[in-house]
Amino acid sequence: MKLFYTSGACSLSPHIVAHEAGIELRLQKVDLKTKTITTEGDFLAINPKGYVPALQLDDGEILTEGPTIVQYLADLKPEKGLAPRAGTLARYHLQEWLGYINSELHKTYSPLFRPNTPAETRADRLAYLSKRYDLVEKQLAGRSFLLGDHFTVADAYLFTVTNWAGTVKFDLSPFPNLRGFQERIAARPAVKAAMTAEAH
Ligand SMILES: N[C@@H](CCC(=O)N[C@@H](CS)C(=O)NCC(=O)O)C(=O)O
Repeated sequence: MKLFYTSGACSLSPHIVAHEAGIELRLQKVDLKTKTITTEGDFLAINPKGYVPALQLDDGEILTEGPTIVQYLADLKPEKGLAPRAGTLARYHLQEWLGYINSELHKTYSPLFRPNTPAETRADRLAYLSKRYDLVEKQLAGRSFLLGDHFTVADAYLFTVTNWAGTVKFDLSPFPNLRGFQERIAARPAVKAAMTAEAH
């Protein structure tokens, strides 16, 4: 399988999950400005949506959308416990978190990366993030991971987006549980391996 990624982007989440699951992926780096694959090729021919992550399966089929890709990878190795079994209530709670991270956190960060975003919009988005992280902070009280004492794909995603806080100047100091979470996740061998691979 091939993972189309950009260093440090949301594609880090499925990359981490693959390492956690022990799934070997071939990495294909994407230049998001030109929509090209850095080795060679038109990324839009792979994913017409023009964004990472995209996963190409061994039969050539393409899967997009981070929350979907991480569940697909987790389900390839159910014994790793990266996602509760499909159809269980716990799985729906996992999807609840993936949806929250996707629409409430990830997509709130997005305009903060654009240089032409007006200052007023930036301030609004930073305040919105703060409000949305309040819930995450409460959820992490007395828990090592979002869903309890097991690492799941939701943790890989939360870690990935929260890692952008410094770049967009979002202050994490009011969120001690979240800061502890970031440190714990960053120390995981699979996370270090994925981040090291993306640094090259
Ligand atoms: N809905 C997609 C959004 C993915 C996304 O926002 N990817 C960003 C990087 S974090 C990207 O590739 N942006 C480039 C663009 O939209 O042109 C998902 O959840 O996977």
